[in-house]
Amino acid sequence: MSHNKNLQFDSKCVHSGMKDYEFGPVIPPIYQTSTFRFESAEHGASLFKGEANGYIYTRMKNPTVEAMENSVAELEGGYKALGCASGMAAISTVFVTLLQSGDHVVCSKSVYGPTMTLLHSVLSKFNIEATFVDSDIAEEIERAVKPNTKIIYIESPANPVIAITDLSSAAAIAHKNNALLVVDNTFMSPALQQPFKFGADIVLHSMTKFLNGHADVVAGIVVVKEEEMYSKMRKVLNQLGGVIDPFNSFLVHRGLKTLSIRMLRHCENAQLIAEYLENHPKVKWVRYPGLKSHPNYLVGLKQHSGHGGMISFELKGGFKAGEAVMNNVKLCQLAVSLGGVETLIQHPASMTHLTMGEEARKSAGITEGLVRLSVGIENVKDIIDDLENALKKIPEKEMVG
Ligand code: LCS
Repeated sequence: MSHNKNLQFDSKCVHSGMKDYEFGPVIPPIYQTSTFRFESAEHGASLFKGEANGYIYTRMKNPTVEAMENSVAELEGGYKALGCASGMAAISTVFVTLLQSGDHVVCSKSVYGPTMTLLHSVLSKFNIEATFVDSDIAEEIERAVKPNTKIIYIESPANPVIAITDLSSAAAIAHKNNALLVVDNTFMSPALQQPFKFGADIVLHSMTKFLNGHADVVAGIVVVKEEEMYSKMRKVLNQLGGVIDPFNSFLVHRGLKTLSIRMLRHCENAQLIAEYLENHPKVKWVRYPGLKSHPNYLVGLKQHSGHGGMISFELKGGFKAGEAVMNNVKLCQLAVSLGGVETLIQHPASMTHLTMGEEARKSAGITEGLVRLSVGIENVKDIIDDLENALKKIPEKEMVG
């Protein structure tokens, strides 16, 4: 029951990854098994040799996982995908597959904290070097490239400062220098941005966020464009072992069915909230791709079809004022992570981006007063009322600057 590949994106969300299963279910069954019985000794041997098609062991391949992987690969416009135990497992699998001792990576200064820490503190032990740049300025990427650069690594929009990198320019620089462009598309999802269209070589996600969308799974995925890269990366993932399990794959696949309509609502709500915050007397600045005040607003219009659900802002009273807001919201929940149906608020400098260190945060524009909002799909009036009440609780003495 494989569907027509020419379906529109929202129809693909509903149908992709599905095939015929015994008894005709309309949803892929959960093959919650660690291993698969062989028909005979010869059959087992031929599966291991790759001569027969089938399943051996769930770390290697599992039908429920495969269904979800095929769905994400199709939604991103890629060839195949590799489901991972977390976004960080996806990122580390990409780095370990593509890099060797003596290689160099150019990475955005603003990325999820542990991504930077992985390069800084873990991969550096294996003589892999990284340079962190303001990737929203293409010349900065170009200046950082060295003869041994193998990867240009971009998040756009970036966590948490919502910096937008011109993906086509980054791809051109990568390819001119025999490097690969790897894009973490977590903040947008393929519903809003498909980095392969702009020249990316590898697209990855923390599926913990918008792809699953319901804050009940930790998972990641790597999407690749061709067989050679797929089989190389599959072998490494199989050895490293950071694979997703069947039940989480099932949940993510279920989440994907509503990706398109969820993203529409995230965008609609976030646009109104960003405009509300930008006009609020207690707010110093707001970063949202849908605001004309965003320095790369026009680049964003070129590469994404909606502006997403992530907003960063700073209050005039800095961290103390932000603390008052975080402690007084009721509907918005004070929690890290993002991309779920519920609105979350958090403080990157003391939470998600703590491990980067003060200097790296300063250089990436992650100010001590920056507050990040993951806008959910509740009625926008309720979210704005909640923020309004919390903003009223900022003590007058904090309203300086
Ligand atoms: N990439 C991005 C852009 C992320 O935001 C995260 C997690 C990851 C990768 C890692 O994914 P994980 O291993 O957690 O599935 N971001 C988080 C955040 O901003 N708050 O909590 C987690």
